[in-house]
Amino acid sequence: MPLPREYEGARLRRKDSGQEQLNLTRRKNRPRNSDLQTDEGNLMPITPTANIWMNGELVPWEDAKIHVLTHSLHYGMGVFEGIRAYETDAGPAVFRLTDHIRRLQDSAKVMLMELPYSVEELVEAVKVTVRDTGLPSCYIRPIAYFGYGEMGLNTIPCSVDVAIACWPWGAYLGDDAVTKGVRMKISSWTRHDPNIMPPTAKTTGNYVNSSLAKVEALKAGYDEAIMLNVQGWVSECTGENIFVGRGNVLLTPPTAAGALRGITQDSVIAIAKDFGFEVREEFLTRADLYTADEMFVCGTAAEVSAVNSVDDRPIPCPGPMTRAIAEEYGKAVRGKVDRYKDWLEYVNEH
Ligand code: PPE
Repeated sequence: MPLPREYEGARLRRKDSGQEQLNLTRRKNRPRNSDLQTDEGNLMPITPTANIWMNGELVPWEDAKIHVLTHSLHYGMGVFEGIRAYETDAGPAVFRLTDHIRRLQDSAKVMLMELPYSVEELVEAVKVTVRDTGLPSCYIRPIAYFGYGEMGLNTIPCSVDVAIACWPWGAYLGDDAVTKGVRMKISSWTRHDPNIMPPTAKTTGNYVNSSLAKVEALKAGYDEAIMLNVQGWVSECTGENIFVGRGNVLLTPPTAAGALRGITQDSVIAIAKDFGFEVREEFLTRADLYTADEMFVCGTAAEVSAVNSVDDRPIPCPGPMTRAIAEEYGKAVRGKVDRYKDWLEYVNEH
């Protein structure tokens, strides 16, 4: 198709100006977003594994690429999961794999995204990918996204692509998060309202909000941010759910406060109840956090991490319930507690 007249000049200019004239040389060493100060957070580099599962096949790690015009890269409409496989006596076991894949399916449903694979197929695909790495334990990142081929905000004609990557990943909030605890800051950023960006769907776009809060907290010298919702109630952290201990009662904000339905949160509630602690889902104010007897946050990546202060108000750390739950959770995910063995989905026959 001929170019409209006004573009003719642009084409000529591009032809004779070229890269040299604009000094657009290819950058060999990609610069960082900014120079990190040593206190600006934990570095969480990716260690490559052999292959990544993409649309039904394992492709070499370095070939697992997408086009720069991939729809979800532009509009944030991807859905994903964060899962961990732990080393057990019977080989790697994925913690609550089916529950994670069901949540992925639910996130996709909210986004009107039709996943081209069933829950059972994706569960199997995760096992295949973990097995392929040969690792005893790893972090697992399934992602479904609108692929290359369409642009514009209408997602209806878009293709849906699915990938699953695994890599070894350490403690998300630092190695001493359970013992020393983490320093928290209430964010100046507000958590999404369910009618703006549904926080119960784990979409890539939701994490714009999380990243703004995380970087703000790190730059201010804290480890992690806590977000309040539009009404001012405590919702969650950038990548973890929150628990507050008052006496021997544990309180956690409900989904209605704008939190993701955490699978670790659900596991912690079960463990806490089995210990005989009372657990209540309750709306919390920031002052409820300041005056907590103990506090912890939890998520797949962060596991159970104690909190030692919120906005510089010290909180006893680690509290007795935090310590007991963190220890039991650590055993449960490694298949060392019979009562919770149904939470493990082994990648090898055993
Ligand atoms: N809230 C948010 C916003 C969140 O991202 C997570 C997980 C949770 C709560 C806890 O959910 P669960 O993992 O089901 O217990 N965050 C994942 C992504 C972290 C990341 O940095 O990426 C995770 O922990 O894997």
